[in-house]
Amino acid sequence: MNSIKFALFRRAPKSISNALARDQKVNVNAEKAILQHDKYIELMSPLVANSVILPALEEYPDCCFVEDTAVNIKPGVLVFTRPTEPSRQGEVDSVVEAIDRYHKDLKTYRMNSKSDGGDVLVIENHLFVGNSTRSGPSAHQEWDKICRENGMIFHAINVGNDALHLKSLVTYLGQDIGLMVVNNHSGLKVMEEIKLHITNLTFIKITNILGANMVRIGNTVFYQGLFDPEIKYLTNLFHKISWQNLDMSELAKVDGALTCCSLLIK
Ligand code: CIR
Repeated sequence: MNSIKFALFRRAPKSISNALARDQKVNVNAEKAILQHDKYIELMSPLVANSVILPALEEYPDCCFVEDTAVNIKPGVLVFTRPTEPSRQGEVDSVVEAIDRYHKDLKTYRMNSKSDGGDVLVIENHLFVGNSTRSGPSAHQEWDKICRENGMIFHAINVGNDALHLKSLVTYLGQDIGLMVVNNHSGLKVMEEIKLHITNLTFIKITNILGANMVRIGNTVFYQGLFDPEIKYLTNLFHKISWQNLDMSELAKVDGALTCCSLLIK
């Protein structure tokens, strides 16, 4: 069953070669990045009943990373964020407009404090928000208030220095699969912290940091950067799932993973 009712994507701009990057020395091939991103949209958008693909915004080099602009915290509730980096704050208005136009029936919030959607991990009625360079204490207070208004439980969780966002380290693929977590110091710390709050959860350790960030739509899971034994293990364990490989290596150079290129709404 596919619980995702609406998906929003934005084409990658040619200016993606000027996107923010933790490694200042990267050299992004914009043409290749756009093709990789087009493939992502081509494979994912048909799986959702209502998909909207917005055009690129050349003045915003990071505009295809729409996950950072809004978070669907539970069915019917969407929180528009305020991305931390000044060069990204203008991305939100056009996402607000698109949601207003194509998917009106939502309760929405608009945050005052700075926080990136990539820092927000929803596991059933728990909302974990990274304590990272992109989401700090005032955002945590705001997320906590939103959670309380929506019957959810808020937790702040340290991201450490290995990753940009919380969801670079872990992603949740639903109760039947569990949580993918990168097998490094920061990932394992996050796992221990989550275990304190949710006991009946399966954790699957992934070697490569890129691999721990996966997207599930219905019974399809999109992944990248897994080693052969890992994908064999997952395929054997979860044979009802269709495991789809993607190559988003150019976007990874500017810290983009898989979840960040779509806004999926239940
Ligand atoms: C940034 O630094 O904001 C972008 N270059 C990458 C954002 C990736 N977003 C995400 O994983 N949620």
